Formats: sequence, C-alpha cells, structure tokens
Amino acid sequence: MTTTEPSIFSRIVAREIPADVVFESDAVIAFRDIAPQAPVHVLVVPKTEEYRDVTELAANDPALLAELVATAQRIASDLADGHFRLVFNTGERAGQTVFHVHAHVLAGGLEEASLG
Ligand code: DGP
Repeated sequence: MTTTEPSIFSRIVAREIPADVVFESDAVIAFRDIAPQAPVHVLVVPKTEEYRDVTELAANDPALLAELVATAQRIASDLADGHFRLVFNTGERAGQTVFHVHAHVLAGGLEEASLG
C-alpha cells in the first residue's frame, strides 16, 4: 500500500504550519509567498490538492478555477491598486515546485517588470 503525504499547502490549510493568510473561503486559501518576488506576492490555492496544475484544474473544475481568478482580483484590490499579474507555473521545467495547483498573484509597482 502506498501513502501520499499531504502537500505543503494542505498542511497550511490544516494550520499544521504557519502562513500569513490574507483570505480564505470554503474552497480556497490565499497566503503570502515565503519568498516574495513583488511588493504583493500571494499564492491562491484550492483547499483540495487533487489537481496538480492549472491544466488539470481547468479540465475538471472550471468553476473552481474561476473562483481562483476572482480571489486574485479581490486580493489585488485589497492589497494593491487592483492591477495584478497571475502566474501558474506548470511543470518542473517551468519552475513548478509544489504540485498542488496554485496561482501566484503579483501586484504593486510592476510597471517596470514587464514580460517579454
Ligand atoms: P511554484 O514554484 O510555482 O511551485 O511555487 C511554489 C511557491 O510556494 C514558491 O514561490 C515558494 C512558496 N512556498 C513554498 N513553501 C512555502 C511555505 O511553506 N510557505 C509559504 N508561504 N510559501 C511557500
């Protein structure tokens, strides 16, 4: 029999490890990234860990993906000026390290940090 350890984010949901939680609903939790890359850098995470990345989430629960996006907008409005960048690292070679789907919400003074 194989057992799967809960993801680091499930342990934050369970309050087994501390995090700076900025928003929580029945389905999602949002907390500040431990290594911020912008003045506001929040992770928005479904409480369920059944989807490893955004492609699985989109295919299986588009309503939950929509709640993630709405939560990102709310956080950007509450903590910055309402403008934000939403990043889903998808796959190891794209920098994904936690295989429990999550959105990076980056906001606050990003004008100089354009992509491309
Ligand atoms: P990714 O590389 O896209 O899988 O993003 C994972 C992010 O999770 C990374 O930016 C760092 C963050 N992170 C990892 N462990 C913890 C933790 O224990 N607490 C918090 N707040 N963030 C974490």
